[in-house]
Amino acid sequence: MEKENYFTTFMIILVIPWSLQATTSLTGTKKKDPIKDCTREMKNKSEMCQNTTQIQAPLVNQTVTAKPKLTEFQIDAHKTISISKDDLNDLLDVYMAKLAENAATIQDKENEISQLQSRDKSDDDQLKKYQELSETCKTQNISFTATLAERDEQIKSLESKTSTYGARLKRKQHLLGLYKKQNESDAATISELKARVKALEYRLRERKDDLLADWEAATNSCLPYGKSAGIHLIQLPDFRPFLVPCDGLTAAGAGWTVIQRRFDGSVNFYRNWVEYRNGFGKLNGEFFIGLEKLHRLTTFQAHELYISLRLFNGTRRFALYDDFIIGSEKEGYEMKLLGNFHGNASDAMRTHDKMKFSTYDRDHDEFTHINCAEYHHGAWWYDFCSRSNLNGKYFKKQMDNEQGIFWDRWYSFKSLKSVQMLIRPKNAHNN
Ligand SMILES: *[C@@H]1O[C@H](CO)[C@@H](O)[C@H](O)[C@H]1NC(C)=O
Ligand SMILES: *[C@@H]1O[C@H](CO)[C@@H](O)[C@H](O)[C@H]1NC(C)=O
Ligand SMILES: *[C@@H]1O[C@H](CO)[C@@H](O)[C@H](O)[C@H]1NC(C)=O
Ligand SMILES: *[C@@H]1O[C@H](CO)[C@@H](O)[C@H](O)[C@H]1NC(C)=O
Ligand SMILES: *[C@@H]1O[C@H](CO)[C@@H](O)[C@H](O)[C@H]1NC(C)=O
Ligand SMILES: *[C@@H]1O[C@H](CO)[C@@H](O)[C@H](O)[C@H]1NC(C)=O
Ligand SMILES: CC(=O)N[C@H]1CO[C@H](CO)[C@@H](O)[C@@H]1O
Ligand SMILES: [Ca+2]
Repeated sequence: MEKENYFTTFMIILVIPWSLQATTSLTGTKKKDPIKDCTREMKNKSEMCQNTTQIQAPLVNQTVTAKPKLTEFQIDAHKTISISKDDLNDLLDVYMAKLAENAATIQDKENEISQLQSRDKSDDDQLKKYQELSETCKTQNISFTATLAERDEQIKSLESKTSTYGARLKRKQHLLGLYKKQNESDAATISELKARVKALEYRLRERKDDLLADWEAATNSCLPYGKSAGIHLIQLPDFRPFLVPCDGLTAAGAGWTVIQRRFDGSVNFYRNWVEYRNGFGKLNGEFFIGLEKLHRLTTFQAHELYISLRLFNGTRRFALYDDFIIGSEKEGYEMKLLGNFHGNASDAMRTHDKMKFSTYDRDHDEFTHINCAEYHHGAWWYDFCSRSNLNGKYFKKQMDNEQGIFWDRWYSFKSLKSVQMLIRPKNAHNN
């Protein structure tokens, strides 16, 4: 019995590894197999198999159910297994069946493993791809980040530019508003000027009509214009018609012709002979009619002379001479006749009666060693030299100056604020 037992033990050792070898060679794997390990262990320590109870348990339970003889299966003190040959055969059958079954299971597991491995591999590939992608993403992120920063800079600069342009736009709009306003006021001014031009054109036409009417009326004095004031055409025989200001509104009455006017110093009266002969200044401002016209007018018909004076303190005075005749240029525009004096001013023209007219370039005065026109800075019927100087220098305030406009006693040169000389045909009183 001893020998037989030895044999069976040997068989177990021999057969089981072989069959296991066969199954393992089928799978071709080197994975740790719990069954195989356990069987190996059984050679020197069968208890070790108990660690594998989970795998072996169904087998043992089945065997127990199928072959109750296995209860005799026992391990003696020498750690040898005593088992009958029949039981061993049965056991081997069971093992073989189970092994075949396990082999199938193992095959399944192998398949599963290989599947998992292939899946692993594809997972690896994907991971690799993901890693590559991640790398790309990282580099792209860096470049994007740089681009983004660049864009930020650009946006910032654009924003600052926008605000600059906004400010400029505001300023331009403000200027435009100003220009528009200016333009509007310009337009208003232009239309106003246009209206004025139109009005002037109208008045000019009217004047032309007036002048034509004057021409036809052949006026030789301001008498026909009565108590009105305006500029009118005067016609005298053998003389070019000329314009004169008529004034019918003086304290002395209607129909006067203004021959000289001073009131603001806007016209220079320190002029030569030719200018005094022809006349100068503005008919609606300061002016002198001209000695030749004066000669023509006063010799055509008898005239009276009215002189209106105004002091700087507002006092008005007048001097009226009921005859007034001026000679020809040949006669040096001599004051040939000066009538009776009336008025509340002094008779300051009297000493100039029968005197020739003098300008700085025509010394006709009585003062041999003095050019009275120069001395009094004027032009007048000077004698030794003068008691009146209505063509003197205009002073804007009262002065005691021999060059000024004065009308008074000897050596009293109180300057006047304004003066006016007017003439009127003597027959006005008869009308
Ligand atoms: C028992 O098993 C171990 C390891 O599996 C082995 O090294 C040893 O030779 C075996 N035999 C004995 C009698 O211990
Ligand atoms: C057997 O199982 C016990 C407890 O589960 C464990 O401590 C021991 O290491 C195992 N032995 C083997 C050889 O697996
Ligand atoms: C992209 O770059 C920024 C700045 O360098 C960093 O903060 C962010 O974490 C990055 N994102 C990725 C997905 O790498
Ligand atoms: C200026 O005014 C004129 C006339 O009113 C108008 O025609 C023109 O369009 C204006 N121009 C501007 C820039 O406002
Ligand atoms: C103005 O001055 C004159 C001359 O000096 C004088 O006679 C007259 O009383 C003054 N008139 C006034 C209102 O002061
Ligand atoms: C001189 O007479 C004029 C005209 O009648 C008058 O307006 C003026 O007040 C008079 N001047 C003096 C100082 O009496
Ligand atoms: C299903 C079955 O009978 N399982 C039994 C197998 O044997 C062990 C001990 O040997 C029992 O604990 C199980 O219940
Ligand atoms: Ca002289």
